[in-house]
Amino acid sequence: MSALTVPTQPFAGQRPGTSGLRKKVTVFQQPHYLENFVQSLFDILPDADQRAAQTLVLGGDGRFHNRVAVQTILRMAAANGFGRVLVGQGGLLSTPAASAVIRKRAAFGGIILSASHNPGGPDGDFGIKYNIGNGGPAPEKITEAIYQRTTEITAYQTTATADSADLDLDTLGTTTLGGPAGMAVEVIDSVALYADLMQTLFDFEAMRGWFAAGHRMRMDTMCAAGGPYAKAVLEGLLGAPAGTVVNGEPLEDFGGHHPDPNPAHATELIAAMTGAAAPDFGAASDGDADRNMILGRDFVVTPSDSLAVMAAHATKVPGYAAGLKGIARSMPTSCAADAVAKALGIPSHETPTGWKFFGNLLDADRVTLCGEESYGTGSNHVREKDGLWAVLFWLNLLAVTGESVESLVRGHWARFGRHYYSRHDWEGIPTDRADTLMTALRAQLPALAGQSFGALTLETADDFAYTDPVDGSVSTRQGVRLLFAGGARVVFRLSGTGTEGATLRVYLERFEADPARHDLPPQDALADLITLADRVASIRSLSGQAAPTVIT
Ligand code: VG1
Ligand code: CO
Repeated sequence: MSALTVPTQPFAGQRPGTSGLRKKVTVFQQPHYLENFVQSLFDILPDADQRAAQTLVLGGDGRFHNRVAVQTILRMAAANGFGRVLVGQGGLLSTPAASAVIRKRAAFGGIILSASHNPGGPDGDFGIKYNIGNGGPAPEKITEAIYQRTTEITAYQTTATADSADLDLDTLGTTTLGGPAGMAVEVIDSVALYADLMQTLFDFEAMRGWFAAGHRMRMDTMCAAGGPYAKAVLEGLLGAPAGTVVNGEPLEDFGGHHPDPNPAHATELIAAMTGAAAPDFGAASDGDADRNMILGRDFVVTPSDSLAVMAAHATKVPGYAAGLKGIARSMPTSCAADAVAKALGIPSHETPTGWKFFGNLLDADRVTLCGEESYGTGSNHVREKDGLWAVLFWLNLLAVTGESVESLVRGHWARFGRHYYSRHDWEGIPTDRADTLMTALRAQLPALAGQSFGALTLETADDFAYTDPVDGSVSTRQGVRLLFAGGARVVFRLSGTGTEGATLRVYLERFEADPARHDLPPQDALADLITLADRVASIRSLSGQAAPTVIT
């Protein structure tokens, strides 16, 4: 073992964002950069004297630099005295699969290498995050402690020497690496445990029947981590025809695509789902396979509606037949799920953006389903959002109801009303201008409340703060909210996952009860809110941009 003393200070200030630390690959390639973060993490983890008995899970979405980082982390884990690391074969583990492995194998925690939906390749992004023993993203007190530690450490531990050969990550089985305890490196099948879990939740017989009856599906895994999982489950266990999964080979640069399943980036899938000859069901997942997009023929489902429809029909799915304990959504996610919770007589919770805020509610068994407007849906089966799980949930509903995607959603609107919804992203704003915008907006809040803008009356203007009902921790400044009479909303917040400048996200929502008005194009239905958002926040003038870069 060697303890390297290196000048880690230049890399101080690695503050993890919404979903861990994300930077350009070139930043992660700087000597000692990744090491600084990993040693800081190991230093702040509790029960340091128990390391030899602790197991870590390690894997990533397979993007460029994944294998290099896995090698580095294994040697650091060994030198830090960990007893065992479970590594996905080839270094690959989707985020939900990593969560499932941590839980099933009772690991101490896990390190996930992913920048999720951000582009990959040598010029793309890389990322790392830590998940705790419940399988979920580390809470803020841990990420904050990592950050503090990166400002202090001067050395890291590794077993690496100048001539150490790479460990074999491709052959299943266990080998031993040096270090104080002699760490076991167990290369595990990336898919098996996850596929087993799916079979405990869904009606595989009914879904097999759906395919056998000639229904067709297109699942686009965007050349990312989801491919092997989708192929094993859909084409393997469910008998879907070969070719149902497209872009199913994980590539280090995601084939040059942006593995973000939304109408702006999954254009190939949208085109394939258009027209009378399109498959019955379309879906996509992101870089680390935790996000999902759901489509019918000529029909796109918004993530907020998806959560609400799933909740309304949950008891038709075996894993949820006993009903839901509650539903949680992130604050910017539409209120569609709240309407379902009300009808079901169960609690609904509104949390800040980021899956880590669902962890305590799930652990305390207060909620069963969770969702975010950013194409994330999940349940208490793991502690991450789960792309393929959401796709199987919909497939299970299609199979047992005999309905189409479109008829399920239209039926939902007819019963609960439609929550028109859109998110406008303004990417690449110079950070100082984005900060100015948010500061100016916050300063206006007291004066805004009570004002009327045409037909819109602003009832509340505030900055969302959340008190965790389980542990009492408080998170402030989680997004500026303008709440109008009748349920319309505009929310502003800055992204915590971007790597270039700042991204302003503007979330727009309006409720429409009248079924005769459920067919408007969303941008038309939200037009007055879009105008108002720009007027209040001076987005165009402060960003210097004429229009949002991405609209979902
Ligand atoms: C975005 C989404 C958020 C999601 C996060 C991680 O964060 O808005 O809902 O939880 O990405 O998703 P932000 O701070 O950029 O708005 V993923 O697929 O990276 O794990
Ligand atoms: Co993701």
